[in-house]
Amino acid sequence: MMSMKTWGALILALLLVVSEAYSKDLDLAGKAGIFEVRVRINKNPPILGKNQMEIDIGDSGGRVTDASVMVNYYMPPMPRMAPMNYTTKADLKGEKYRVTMDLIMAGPWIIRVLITRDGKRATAKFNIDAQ
Ligand SMILES: [Cu+2]
Repeated sequence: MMSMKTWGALILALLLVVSEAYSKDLDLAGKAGIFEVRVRINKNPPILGKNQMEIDIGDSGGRVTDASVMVNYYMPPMPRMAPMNYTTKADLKGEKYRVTMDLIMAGPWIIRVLITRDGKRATAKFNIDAQ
């Protein structure tokens, strides 16, 4: 028999899993060279069609707002599928870079955040699964 305490812990864990699954945004964190990159997508999971993405870039000096940021997103090559590979410029609004990603097929996509600052380039890579 499980004790009430065990049941309580299980239910709590389940609630956490459920609330996680239904949380509105998809948050991803990664690194690009010296930069910490956080990506927030307004659909979780990302959807077929337009997804708004916010990118937060930081380094040891704090928030980075003087970089040029491009977002490249593509599907891994699949047999009998035309290549799907798009690159768009992210615009700085406030302290975040923003971009709209138009995902035209459900399935795995790779997102590359390309950061250029002071003539140096760095890339952070993220994987998503559009539904
Ligand atoms: Cu595909």
